[in-house]
Amino acid sequence: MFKRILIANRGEIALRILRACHEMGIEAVCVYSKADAEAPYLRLADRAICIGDAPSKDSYLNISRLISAAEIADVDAIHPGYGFLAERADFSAICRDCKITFIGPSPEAMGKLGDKVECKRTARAAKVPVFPGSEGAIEDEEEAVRVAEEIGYPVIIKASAGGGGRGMRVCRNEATLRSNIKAAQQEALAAFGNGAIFIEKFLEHARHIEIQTLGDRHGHAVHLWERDCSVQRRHQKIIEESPAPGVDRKKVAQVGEAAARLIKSADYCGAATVEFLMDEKQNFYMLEVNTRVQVEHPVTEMVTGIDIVKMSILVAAGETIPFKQKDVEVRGHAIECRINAEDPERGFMPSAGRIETWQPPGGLGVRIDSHVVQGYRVPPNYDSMVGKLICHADTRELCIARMARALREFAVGPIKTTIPLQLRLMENSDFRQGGIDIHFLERLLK
Ligand code: MV4
Repeated sequence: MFKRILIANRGEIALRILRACHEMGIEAVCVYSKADAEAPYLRLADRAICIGDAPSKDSYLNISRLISAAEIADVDAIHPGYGFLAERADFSAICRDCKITFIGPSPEAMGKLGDKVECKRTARAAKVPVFPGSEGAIEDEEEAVRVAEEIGYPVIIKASAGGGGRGMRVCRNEATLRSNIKAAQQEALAAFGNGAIFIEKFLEHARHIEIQTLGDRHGHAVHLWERDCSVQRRHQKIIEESPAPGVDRKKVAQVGEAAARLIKSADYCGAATVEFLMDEKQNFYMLEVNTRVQVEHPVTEMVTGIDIVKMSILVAAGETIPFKQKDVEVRGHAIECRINAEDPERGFMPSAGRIETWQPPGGLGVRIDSHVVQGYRVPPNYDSMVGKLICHADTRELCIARMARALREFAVGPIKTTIPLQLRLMENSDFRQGGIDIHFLERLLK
């Protein structure tokens, strides 16, 4: 096993990884920017190294500074967490060249699953359901029109290198499609340095259901069931839960097996999430693969009892996944609320500043993943998530009741947070009935 790991991240996920290291008897080296120098979790690290100024590009995104810190601290491995460098194939390759284990997939596996056109190709070969559409990248307008005639309108244009909904255009007829192809290619090239676009059938009413998977270096891959992440706004998830309410378990098992097949076919090592859209008839279509540990991983940990971050470290060290697919069971229900320092009353404007009051809830079935303490100053340089509140209970109904009481207990001020909105959601009758889709929150906010 590793003796020492460098955590190439900040905030709650840096603390989450540090905790896994310490439970495994591994030393944790944290890095921090000047904006994070006072962060209290740094005191828990076996060593903390300043890697630069506040802007991410000068610190958490600066590969040469991270590698220097890793060499100075003499670590065996680097855990990237999520965001920043987590999905950069070049970073995974540089770690390998420097003989430092990257805790995550190889650059080759990222290549097969990270790029959307390539990922769809890998998925079709592994018999994973995808939306009907172009086989590869679209070259010109005529090809786009030919494919659209075949699959029928509406269609959606997506950038192969895009993510989080960027670079998407819905086209409901031939004229719109024609006038959008060139612009989409140019926009993709400008935004992602890759002009490849593809088209597929557009689904109007959908739920976002994703499968947590895990692969090791010995050709094993398992799934840890699903999370429903339909409650989102502008591609920012607000609430995630597992299991997905009202979905046929046999169907989820099938999709889970397909997701495990997909990462196995890419020789994937580590934690990955395979995203799907589900239509009203509970048909699933793969969207993309996130080649990292995700923000919402605790939801799956609470219902399966499996420590996903610990598993990501184990398999990176070359160990075999220590359980079998048939032993992965969903027990009860879990919900996560992402607590963002934003004001839902003012268009979710970031609400940075000093947190004078921070009194998190507790009690049975309540988990807080947060790096925040009373008196903590939220730096304006990074994303606005100040923590996650995760509840677990025997049933969805009891879990919602527990989450509502935990949100009522949670006192945060004077900064504004998403807590009042999440409490409103717990009390919303459509949410309580599981009547959610990807447009639910935007409808509610109107
Ligand atoms: C779609 C879609 C409908 N049909 N693809 C948005 C983010 C990116 N991962 C894919 N996205 C979508 N792809 C087809 N063929 C609708 C969305 C979408 C969406 C997906 C998941 C969660 C929230 C969403 C909000 C708007 C659109």
